Amino acid sequence: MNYRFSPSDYIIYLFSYVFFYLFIADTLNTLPFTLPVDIPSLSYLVAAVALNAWVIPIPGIHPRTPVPLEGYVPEQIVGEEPKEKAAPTPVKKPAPSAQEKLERGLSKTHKGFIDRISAVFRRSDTVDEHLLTELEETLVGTDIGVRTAYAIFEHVQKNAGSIHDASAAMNAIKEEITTILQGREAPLNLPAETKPYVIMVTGVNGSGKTTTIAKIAYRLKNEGKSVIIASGDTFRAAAIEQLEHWADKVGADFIKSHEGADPSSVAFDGLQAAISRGHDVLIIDTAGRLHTKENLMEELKKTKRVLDKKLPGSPNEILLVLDATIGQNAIEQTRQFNNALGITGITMTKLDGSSKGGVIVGIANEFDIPIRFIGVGEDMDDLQPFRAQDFVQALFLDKE
Ligand SMILES: Nc1nc2c(ncn2[C@@H]2O[C@H](COP(=O)(O)OP(=O)(O)OP(=O)(O)O)[C@@H](O)[C@H]2O)c(=O)[nH]1
Ligand SMILES: [Mg+2]
Repeated sequence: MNYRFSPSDYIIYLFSYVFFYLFIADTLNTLPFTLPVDIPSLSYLVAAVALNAWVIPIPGIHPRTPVPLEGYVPEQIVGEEPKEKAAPTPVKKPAPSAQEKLERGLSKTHKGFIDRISAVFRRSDTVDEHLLTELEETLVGTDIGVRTAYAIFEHVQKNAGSIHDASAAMNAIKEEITTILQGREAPLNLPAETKPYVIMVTGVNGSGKTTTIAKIAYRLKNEGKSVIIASGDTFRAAAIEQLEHWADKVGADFIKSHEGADPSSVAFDGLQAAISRGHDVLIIDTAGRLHTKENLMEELKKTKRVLDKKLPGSPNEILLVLDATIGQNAIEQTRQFNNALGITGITMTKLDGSSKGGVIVGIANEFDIPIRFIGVGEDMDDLQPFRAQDFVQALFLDKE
């Protein structure tokens, strides 16, 4: 165990050696001075030992504060009888900020998207025909989709006259991506006069609908809103239980259904309960899988109709949840759901687990639909409102 000595300890320590020297000198009759009284030589030794002992940590006699080990807070002072062997308390690291989580979440997409473009510029620093061709091919090969790849490429080509080196070209790409994404930045705002605000959550199975509902409910509860969730995914009993668990966890009211129940009647019951119980927000889960895609879309359309009939104007938000790990398929999914339902907002989940998150740029470019949230992890606060600037900054951040 290491101990921390104070400056006075060092002085006392020094004195102990002075007395030790006096003891030796007195024993050998070589004292450099003569004292008016005769002090026994042994007194010098006693003083030397006493002073030395004072500095040495001895449990019960002279307790000392141990130097804290790195990463641990000292729980106990040497010399005190331990009540029980308590494990040292780990020092809590500050929780990562939202931007740090975003940066971490987008690191794989940075590698799968931005690094591939940077590699083109690493091979040559002169922006010539050859480099532009290589850039065009690389952009088309990323997850943003061909149409968006050409939109970005054309922006670079158009400005080629003023782009003289790699970093200027990279900046032009960043600029264009920022412009595309900024156009889709529109956070989900709940107007006070719309009560209950109805959010219908859609998306294919496994895209993250149920957990996104929990995260949104958690957010809204933290903002002081009262939330009710309806389990409109009646396709599996487990889906209902999973949602009930989340509602319970985040403190939201819950409208339960049973397996095989008509989803539109669950949504209707949810809306009725939201109105009669005075909730601010109703969030409706929906199934992601049915025997055929046609069936799924027809069922969702029916739910939408039933809600609108009960409370004209609702659902206020039809949120499409997309899984970033599926890459370009997300573009096609957006098209299908949008054609059937008229999507009003997008949430892209699992960006933290995907290198294909660049697809969000493609979706932003091809559809005039706001991107509301992005998912960068499984914790409740890992669903972040989409902010284009923060997103681009994290996306282009080279951590190596
Ligand atoms: N890493 C990570 N995992 C996520 C994120 N969002 C959702 N998930 C996980 O994705 C899995 C599927 O999520 P669900 O919410 O059950 O998906 P769903 O769309 O409701 O699925 P079905 O009910 O089967 O249609 C779960 O294990 C979630 O924890 C995210 O942003 N990051
Ligand atoms: Mg689900």
